[in-house]
Amino acid sequence: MSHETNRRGWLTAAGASVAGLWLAACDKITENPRSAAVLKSAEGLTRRAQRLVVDRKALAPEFPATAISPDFKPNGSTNPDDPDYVAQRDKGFADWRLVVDGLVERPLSLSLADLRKLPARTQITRHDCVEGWSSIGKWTGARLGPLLDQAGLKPTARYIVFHCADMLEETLDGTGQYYESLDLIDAYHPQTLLAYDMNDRPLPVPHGAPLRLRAERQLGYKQAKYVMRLEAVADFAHISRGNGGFWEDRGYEWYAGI
Ligand SMILES: Nc1nc2c(c(=O)[nH]1)N[C@H]1C(S)=C(S)[C@@H](COP(=O)(O)O)O[C@H]1N2
Ligand SMILES: [Mo]
Repeated sequence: MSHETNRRGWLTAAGASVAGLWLAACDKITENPRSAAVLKSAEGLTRRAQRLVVDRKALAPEFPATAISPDFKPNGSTNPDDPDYVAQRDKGFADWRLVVDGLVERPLSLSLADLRKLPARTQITRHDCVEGWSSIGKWTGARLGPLLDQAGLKPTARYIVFHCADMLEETLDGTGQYYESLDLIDAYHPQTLLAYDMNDRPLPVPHGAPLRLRAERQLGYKQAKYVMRLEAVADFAHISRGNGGFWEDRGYEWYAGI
């Protein structure tokens, strides 16, 4: 056996065992037959790419309560003027609903009380804005993975799109509406939440009331506020300007890893 063949054999074995670990650690994703196909093809990736895949499962750092920023900066939209949103806000979000639709078996319409009954997580994490500031906050919310399992993703679903209430830029065609998207690795990450509490109180309006995304492995602009609707899609080319998010449509990276 030549040296090269040896090396390739070893790489394949290493790749297979890493994929096996991932499989064991992530039964939710692998319930999806399409993910099994992705895993199978992942065995053919280079070791460097494998490591990248595995790293995406790692947890973002969490901090003690003493580290919480007393003055977490609100940024971007801080008080949406959309009439439907304003009406909901003025009723204390009493009949507000989160819509879950697109490529799901069971479309959902969830009240805040429904969301509070779902599997929850609390985490104290650092929010890093691309503008160069960071703040530490405590977030409690419904874990996105179990919520998606309740809706039942169709095998063709590859991304979750988060549609928001606010228009951040006035455009004639409506492409100024804030939105974001995650792939299923981040959607099923244990620290990915739809947060309804910040620092032990209901999420305030400047920070995205009544519900915002926390996807802790990525930059601030991925943390969609004022989330009204989740849409499971096969691709996002047809949404807004096609790049998967408001800031992505204006040149920022879709995968904003930190
Ligand atoms: N709906 C919506 N979500 C948004 C934004 C926004 O303008 N609208 N701004 C983003 C940016 S750039 C950052 S840094 C964070 C700010 O979150 P904060 O207001 O809680 O600090 O929200 C992100 N999510
Ligand atoms: Mo940001």
